[in-house]
Amino acid sequence: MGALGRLYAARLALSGTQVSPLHPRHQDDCNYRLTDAHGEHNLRLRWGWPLLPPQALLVTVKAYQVVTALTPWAPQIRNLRLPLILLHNGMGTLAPCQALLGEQVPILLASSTHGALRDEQGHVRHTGLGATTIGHGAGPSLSPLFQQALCDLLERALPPLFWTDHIEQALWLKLAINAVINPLTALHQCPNGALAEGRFADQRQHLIAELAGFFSHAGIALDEARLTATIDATIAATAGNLSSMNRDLAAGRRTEIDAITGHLLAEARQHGLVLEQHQRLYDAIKHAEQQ
Ligand code: KPL
Repeated sequence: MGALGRLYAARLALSGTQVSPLHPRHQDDCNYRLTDAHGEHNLRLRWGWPLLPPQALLVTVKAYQVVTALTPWAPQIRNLRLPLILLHNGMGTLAPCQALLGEQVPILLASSTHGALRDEQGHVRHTGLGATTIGHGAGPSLSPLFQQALCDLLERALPPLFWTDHIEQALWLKLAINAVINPLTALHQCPNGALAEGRFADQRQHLIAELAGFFSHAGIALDEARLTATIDATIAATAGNLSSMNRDLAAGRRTEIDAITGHLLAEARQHGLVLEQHQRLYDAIKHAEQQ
């Protein structure tokens, strides 16, 4: 489980929710050490499918791991029609999830701007206070009461949390943030805050202009001013953070470039657009992954 998944798991458990991680790599992964604004917390969670039926499944693995991670649990999820919350960088996992689980499982999509870092020992630090946005993705809608209870529980654990009826737009906004910050900080091996420096100003603005051009073509209500303000604010709020792609590349792991920039380029192509700057970053990350 990555840094953000461990942050949510620990905060949920600390706020009184029973949490059962499903994917520890080994037993030690169930020992959680979290440092956040409230101090340092040590806790141990019992892994595996819980004895009492779970109420929801928060899926925090990377986009390219979602289907593989869910496959062993697919029969239980289908039987219980267990609501899933997909929380990862990038987009494009909804259709494969529906193909695996059918149409009767409620799938929620979520996006987070929290910053979290995990060190070699599994110690997680909450490095940037952000927000979680959640909304309906596919399958049956939740009852208003259940939806409220789920949001309250998540909000209690890691505030603030916002429900939106326009989750697609929120996901595109997060994808835009990641498409600018992640490849640049990975290629330059710098913290997010370095992107505020003048040497990145032109490149940042070109990337944002291409995003705004695509959104305007695709009828997504995110203009250049809003993108610039949001991306600048994220750079400032997570200045000390090393982005997830920065860490993945440094550790020789596969990055999320396909679900982020790859998805953007594919969608733009559908509209007859070529996003040159983003294509260049995509190619550079793909090349770096092979080194
Ligand atoms: O989502 C992130 C990531 O690193 O993947 C940001 C918001 C850029 C924080 O680092």
